[in-house]
Amino acid sequence: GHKSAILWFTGLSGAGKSTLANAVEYELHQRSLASYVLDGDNIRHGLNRGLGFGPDDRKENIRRIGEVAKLFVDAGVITLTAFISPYREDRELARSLVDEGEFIEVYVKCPLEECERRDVKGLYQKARSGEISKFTGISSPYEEPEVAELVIESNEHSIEESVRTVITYLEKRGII
Ligand code: GGZ
Repeated sequence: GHKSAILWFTGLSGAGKSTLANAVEYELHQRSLASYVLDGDNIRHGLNRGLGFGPDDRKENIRRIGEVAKLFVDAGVITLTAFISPYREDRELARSLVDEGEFIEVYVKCPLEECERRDVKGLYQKARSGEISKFTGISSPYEEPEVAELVIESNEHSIEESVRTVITYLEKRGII
């Protein structure tokens, strides 16, 4: 058996949150552990369709994700969330919804210059040109975690190394 928990990945667009969350989920699945990834694909296109990127909408986005993650934890699922979640206050709200020790904040840290250099979806370029407004890191703030349980420097480590770091932490904490 295992305890359930929320692995809350936070970081800039393009830092590698979804990639890492999905790679960790794959490893948990290999171990026959119940786990699920909440990310933009299944939340912003569904439950939170209609929410934009102004401060109030981001806050509401994160609030709902926190509540949904709490329900998954109640159901016994190790829940991985991959959202920028740029505001410290909103992450702390999500943290407050579950028992202490059930919320593991994972800061996927990557320099803005590197995220912008990769620009996988061309969004940074659009943000620079003004085609997209309120873009995190360019024209909207990102508040770095002060209390993250884990900091993964995604530009310094392979995915495999980063997965290992997260899994080792979960083992050490007795979650898996
Ligand atoms: C930030 C934006 C924006 C703006 C669209 N700012 O790289 P992506 O494409 O796939 O990840 C980004 C995603 C961010 O959604 P989140 O729900 O994670 O954000 S938050 O937690 O702040 O609510 C990016 C895309 O949506 N995107 N416009 N203006 N990211």
